[in-house]
Amino acid sequence: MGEVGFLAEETLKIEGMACDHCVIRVGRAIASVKGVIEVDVNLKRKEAVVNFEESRTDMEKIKAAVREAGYKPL
Ligand SMILES: [Cu+2]
Repeated sequence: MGEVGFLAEETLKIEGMACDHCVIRVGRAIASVKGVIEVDVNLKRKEAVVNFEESRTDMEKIKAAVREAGYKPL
């Protein structure tokens, strides 16, 4: 593990999640992005709160991972 850079927290709205399995899939997809420290997916609010290292990733990469998992980030 290297040094942890500046942390950012962003809330991402996501369409297409229907059940707890979707929440798990989205959570895993986001967590697999290098630089993501923590993710909390909320089904009712249709959103994910993501903590990540700004120097290692950005919202575009995180959104791409959500899309690849079959969901629609807004
Ligand atoms: Cu589901």
